[in-house]
Amino acid sequence: EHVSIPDLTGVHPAWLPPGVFRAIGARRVLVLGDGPLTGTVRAEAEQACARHGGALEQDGTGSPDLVLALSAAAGQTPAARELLAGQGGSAVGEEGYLLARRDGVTVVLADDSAGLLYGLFHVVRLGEEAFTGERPAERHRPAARRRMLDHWDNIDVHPVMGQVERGYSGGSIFWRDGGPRGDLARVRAYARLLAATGVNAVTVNNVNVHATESRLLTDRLGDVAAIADEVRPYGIRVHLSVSFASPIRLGGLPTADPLDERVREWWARTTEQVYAAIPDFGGYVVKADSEGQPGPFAYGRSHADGANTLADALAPFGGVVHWRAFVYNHRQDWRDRSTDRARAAYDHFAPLDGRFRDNAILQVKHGPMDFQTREPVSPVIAAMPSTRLAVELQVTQEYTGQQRHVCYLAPMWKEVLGFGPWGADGRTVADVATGASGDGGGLVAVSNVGDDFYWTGHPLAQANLYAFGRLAWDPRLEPAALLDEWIDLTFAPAAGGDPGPLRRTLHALMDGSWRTYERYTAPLGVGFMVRPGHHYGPDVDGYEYTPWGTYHFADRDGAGVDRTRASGTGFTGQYPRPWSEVYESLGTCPDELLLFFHHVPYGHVLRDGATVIQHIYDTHFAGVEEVAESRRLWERADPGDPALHARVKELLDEQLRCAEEWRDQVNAYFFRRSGVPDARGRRIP
Ligand code: BDP
Repeated sequence: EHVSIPDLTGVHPAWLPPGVFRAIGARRVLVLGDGPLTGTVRAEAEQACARHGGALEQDGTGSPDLVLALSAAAGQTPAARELLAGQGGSAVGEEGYLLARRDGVTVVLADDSAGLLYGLFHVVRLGEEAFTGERPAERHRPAARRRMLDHWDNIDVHPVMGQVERGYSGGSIFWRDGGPRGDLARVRAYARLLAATGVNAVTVNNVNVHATESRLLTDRLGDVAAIADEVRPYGIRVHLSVSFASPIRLGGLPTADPLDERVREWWARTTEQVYAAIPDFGGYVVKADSEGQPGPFAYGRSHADGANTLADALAPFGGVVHWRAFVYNHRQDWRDRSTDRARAAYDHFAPLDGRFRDNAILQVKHGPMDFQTREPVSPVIAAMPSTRLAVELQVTQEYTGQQRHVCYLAPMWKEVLGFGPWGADGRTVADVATGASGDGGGLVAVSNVGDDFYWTGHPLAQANLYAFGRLAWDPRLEPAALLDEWIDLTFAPAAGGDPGPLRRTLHALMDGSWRTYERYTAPLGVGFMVRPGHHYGPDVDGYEYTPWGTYHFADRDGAGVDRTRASGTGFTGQYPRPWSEVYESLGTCPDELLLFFHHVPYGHVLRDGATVIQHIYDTHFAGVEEVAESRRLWERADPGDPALHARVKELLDEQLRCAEEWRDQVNAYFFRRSGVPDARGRRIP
């Protein structure tokens, strides 16, 4: 049961600096029960005690301050026994825990050892508060069983995309120089960070599967097994992105047709070998028929046929396939105004509802396009009641400032998760993803972590990773409260308990940072306007006459994409009521999505009384001012770490430069197109 707790030097400890365990260490701790992760819980408690005083008790006969017990062992000590009895002896369920404090004893009770570990991290979040007063029994369970991060990491450094596709935090923490990194302590430390947020699965390679990476499935499986060994003590399962063409590439077959018996056998045999090496392997992730990746269309088969073949291979071992719905034609004819990329996922997948196996999860990006700063919720989420759906978010800030800009994304995700596709009173996106009993496809996000000292390049981008894990555990949590949790865990130990003024500064910088970012970039939901390829910085027409299907259609009279049924692409018809009607009508379409759904004249008046053109000017000036104010505030802040202060300051300088560039380019573009001057006479280049 010996588990080594990583103690890294030369890497920022992120939200588990040694000091956060102080409250636990100063006490007598009792850990009861057996189970795969109980050793981890014991080792964590032991290390906290070694650092901060306190001791691990050996059996239930003493008088502990903190009891962490499996229900099966609750009988061994009165505090746990009474807590269980008080709950009618009922089970907490998979990964869940009970937390209570009575008569000076804090008790965490769980049915399985994963629950015990999550309970321990809950106590860590509470700090001293976990050991004061009385605490009536609280029951905690993850809303979704599946809480996964996808790493877009390549083993080899890709000539265009680099090592981590859309990575802004240095190289991969898993791979280096064409092989595993070797420093597995960092992988262990990463697993520990993730477990503290509630994440329980990672995919260790890019969804775009290149030649070297495809071999992780076969002759390089040992590398995956080594990662699995490191993350297993923190309750995390490893998944693999695989190429649909693997039977050809790796198996030497002439076809990858999912209905060909040889292909099905190849997947079955290969998968059996995967499980022989990694018994708790999570499953496969597949990007097929998308942006050049091979897929079932080549054989005239549907995506359900493709997904089911892999699902059948995984089923005997309890594995799942995450099949991505991000399928669209990236070689469109831009002159053809009848095609609309926003429609693609629904057009491909909605007709397949009910045809996927039980262990096939359809992984749907939260918006119909591609992780823009503002998009409506994807209509696919409401269209497939008989399919297990996972909702995919992008923690890596590809389109939201690339971890050079402060952009706290939890408020965006909160809006997405709380959105009711069938109206405000109906089920939400979170309800669809979590499923009625937590058994939905769950939540998935593209990771923002690399081998950078701060893990995420921008030190404040850590909060996005933290918030994703916590929202996947409980989508009802509030972004500002999650930010407080992250601030407390990350900065309080060095500040002697209370990060005080730093907390206010961070809230001022981060709470509204997504909306600030939106203000100085593409307006009113129209999206893109980024430099092609790397997607950093403004280029209003960068994608306008390209095959990618990402247009704003701005001309001298107006801007926006007509996606109505009446006169446009008909995309609004993919939504159920009320949204099909709300988005269809100019009178009811929310302003923040106006140019996503409608092409309007520059003089169109928004609900706040401003015209579209004046709104563009006003928001772009305001957005830059907000960044300038953040920079001023940060200059006076003290995070207790000069290097961290300097890194954030340097990045805020860059954010301000870039925001000014966005402001000037967007304002100048629309001024020249429309000829309408700024009503307030500000300088437009
Ligand atoms: C886009 C990225 C691209 C990814 C793709 C995906 O630009 O690098 O491969 O998404 O999700 O946002 O597959």
